Amino acid sequence: MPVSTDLAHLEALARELRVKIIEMLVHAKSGHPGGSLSAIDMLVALYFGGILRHDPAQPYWQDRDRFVLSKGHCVPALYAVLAKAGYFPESELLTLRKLGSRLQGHPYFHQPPDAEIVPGLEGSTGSLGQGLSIAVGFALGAKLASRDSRVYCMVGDGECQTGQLWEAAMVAPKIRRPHYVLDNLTVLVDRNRIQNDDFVENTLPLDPLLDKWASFGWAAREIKDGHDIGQILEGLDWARSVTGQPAVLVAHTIKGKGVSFMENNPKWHGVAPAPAEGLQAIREILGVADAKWADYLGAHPEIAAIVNRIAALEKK
Ligand SMILES: Cc1ncc(C[n+]2csc(CCOP(=O)(O)OP(=O)(O)O)c2C)c(N)n1
Ligand SMILES: [Mg+2]
Repeated sequence: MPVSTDLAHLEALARELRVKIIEMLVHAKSGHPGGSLSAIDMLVALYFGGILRHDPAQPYWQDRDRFVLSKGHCVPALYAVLAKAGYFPESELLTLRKLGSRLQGHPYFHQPPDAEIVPGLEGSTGSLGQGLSIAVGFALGAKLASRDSRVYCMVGDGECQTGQLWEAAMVAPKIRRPHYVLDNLTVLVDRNRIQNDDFVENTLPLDPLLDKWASFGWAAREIKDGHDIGQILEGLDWARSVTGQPAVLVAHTIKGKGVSFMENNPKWHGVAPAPAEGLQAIREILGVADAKWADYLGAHPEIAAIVNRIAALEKK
């Protein structure tokens, strides 16, 4: 899929992938919608906005940039992006979390013959706090090998309560200096203010979060609206321009973004929508009024097919 800097095109792509996320979760009957929907615009900007240097035809090309989804429970968003980019067939998305599927509920990076690899995944993540350590290793590895690969890592804000994350955050700006400087590493914090069953603020407040990263030696900047793809691309451009230290972008997002009943509601951290909820979610994501839905489906056979597959589940 070619890269684009056309914001309207990227926004349409994000809507399309939000629909896929809902469809996958309804069929899987489990999974994490809230954090997948808060992350998807950043993933679209990264993979389709010309930031990440990657090639779906050569997933493990040595000079590629790497993306590590440290908040691994939100992997439906990453699977939707990888399939759209051409790493594996989109039809496979509906095998999410099914027995025997390689699309597990958290990214599972394994070499054959024990399991079939998911092209495009860079590591097994989901035990929160670990992904940044993997990313720091990749960033250092690229420097040691004199490769100009960049490494991106997305973490959750609840994840920013883990000790291992801060060990990695402490290491990245200092390790092997002055010979190697990890200015090839960018962290995206999905600051949706909700963790598993409550608001982050009620569990363990994080602020001043930006100052914490900065005090550990990171160039730190906020993205005021982490759903505005223009702002995300600007932030990522800035991160690429930083030299002498790693960069972090704290992106303010809304958990469940795009679906009224999921937005900013901790209930939707780790619960799949039932078929009827999924259908409403898809209509809302596409911004179609109830009264116009039938006409819309008549004009959009690809969405009608998704709706029919979900409606068939309802009847079961
Ligand atoms: C080490 C570890 N502890 C606990 C969990 C269980 N868990 C899964 S998701 C989650 C909350 C994550 O919140 P956040 O990082 O804010 O993710 P997001 O809001 O983006 O979904 C927790 C505690 C885990 N996966 N790993
Ligand atoms: Mg969160």
